[in-house]
Amino acid sequence: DVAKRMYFNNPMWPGEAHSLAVEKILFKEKSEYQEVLVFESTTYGKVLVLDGILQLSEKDECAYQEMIAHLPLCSIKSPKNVLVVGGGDGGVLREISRHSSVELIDICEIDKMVIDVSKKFFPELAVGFEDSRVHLHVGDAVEFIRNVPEGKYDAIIVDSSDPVGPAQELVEQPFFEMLARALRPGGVLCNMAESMWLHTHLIQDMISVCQKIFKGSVHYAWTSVPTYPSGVIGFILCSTEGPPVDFRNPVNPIEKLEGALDHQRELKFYNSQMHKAAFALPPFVRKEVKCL
Ligand code: AAT
Repeated sequence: DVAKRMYFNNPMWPGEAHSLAVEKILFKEKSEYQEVLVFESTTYGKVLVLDGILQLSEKDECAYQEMIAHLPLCSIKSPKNVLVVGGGDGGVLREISRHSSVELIDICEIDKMVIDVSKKFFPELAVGFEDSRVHLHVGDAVEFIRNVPEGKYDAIIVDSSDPVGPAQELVEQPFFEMLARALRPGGVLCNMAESMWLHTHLIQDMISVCQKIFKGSVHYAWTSVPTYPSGVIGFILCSTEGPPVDFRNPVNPIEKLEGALDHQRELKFYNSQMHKAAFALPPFVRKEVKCL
């Protein structure tokens, strides 16, 4: 009974739990920040879990990483300087590296163990670290962003975990203010923003904070990721004041990008149609997230 109560008691999704059959535990250790677990599942390939929350599976990581990277990067012309917050597995880096206009990719991940584990067990994601444009910073993103020169980045991608562990501060107003400061005028932010089935309150809070700070535009998009609770995950897309950004109509379509199609790995999920479709919202979301 105790096990059952704990199993159904994650504060992010009380009363529900999701199961994958485990073939074999490959790694389990406590880092300075969280418990890091890797297992081989029966039907979704290898799986990375942090503090009991599934972060990615080999089978469906493409849907998350491709969307969180290309939604912002295909919405502006010739992105050059990009920052990734979190994302220590390297999957988002792998996607950014398809953009040949990009000159610098900074990444700030708090937990070195996530990076090491990814290099060992998820080579198809960690390959992202091999791009010579990537500069790795191991540390808390809140500290990192405080010291970034104003207007440095064209795009920032926040690929962080749920706000219950080290990522708590990453959904609060001061962090968004620092992100906006670090972007150039007309720069873009794409932030992991939970599930519309589970977290409309959280989404509403994040969007109203973003609307105060980002004077360009603020939108919500979503994608299907079967191994995340409720099977979907959303993103908040924001732009700073400056040249307007029309997120719903990519001006930098992936199909026309040099580098994207001769990349060693084909895109599995993202294309311009998926990009446009990601912004379509059901009526209940518009009703519950009032500021959308
Ligand atoms: N691409 C895999 C998906 C993730 S990983 C989130 C990463 O954010 C983790 O590696 C975690 O260590 C890192 N992180 C958490 N807090 C911070 C911080 N303060 N500074 C820098 N990095 C941080 C996200 C999956 C979302 C799951 C949705 N349910």
